[in-house]
Amino acid sequence: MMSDDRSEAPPLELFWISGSPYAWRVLLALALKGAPFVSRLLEVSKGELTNAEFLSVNPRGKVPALRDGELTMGESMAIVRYIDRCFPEPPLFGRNHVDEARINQKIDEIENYLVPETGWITRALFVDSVAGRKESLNARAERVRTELQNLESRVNTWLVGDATSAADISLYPIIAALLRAAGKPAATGLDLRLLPFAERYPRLAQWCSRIEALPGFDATYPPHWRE
Ligand SMILES: N[C@@H](CCC(=O)N[C@@H](CS)C(=O)NCC(=O)O)C(=O)O
Repeated sequence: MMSDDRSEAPPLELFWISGSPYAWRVLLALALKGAPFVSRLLEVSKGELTNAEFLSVNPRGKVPALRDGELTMGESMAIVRYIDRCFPEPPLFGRNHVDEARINQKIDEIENYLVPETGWITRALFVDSVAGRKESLNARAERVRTELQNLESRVNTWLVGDATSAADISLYPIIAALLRAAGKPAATGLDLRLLPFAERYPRLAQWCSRIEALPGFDATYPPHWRE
């Protein structure tokens, strides 16, 4: 039978790319736990997401992906849950079942209503092109603003309860990537109405500052964003 005891286990191996908001979630979870891990920073341009070794870890060819002994897995929030199980302190899913329920609901809301829209917008601005997509981008930005307003009106120190949780780390990288995309020259002709973020969403901006002040945050920051 598999045991949760990690005292004899080699460190987890995390496959990621710089700037992936989904991978950033996992880096934040590891940082908050102070968990040791082997960093496998991949480069898309070198075909490292499509080679046989990586596809054996995640057949979808997407990061983040994790290898822990015989376990290989993808999907950022599933990985965060696994890390929380391996390294219980501090808990990222609350200390009781009610907090856990609230945290899971918040994560699912972020995943189902915000991420599909932000993913589309950031992909258009970072990877594809805005050409021919202006109306769609503006419409998606409107739905993003609705979700952000919802979060703005409910956020306190943290998104749920009185401690940093998986809900916080699921949202922060999504917002960071969205704001970076919104600041790109290609976004100038769009009507995104996301910037200046601190003026439009002051409580969320303060919450972002709290995340950025967490111990270990700096080491999670996308390396190529510093260049
Ligand atoms: N739902 C996945 C999304 C992962 C994802 O889309 N990752 C992107 C990087 S931001 C990726 O690996 N893209 C490579 C590709 O699609 O070829 C998760 O939460 O982990």
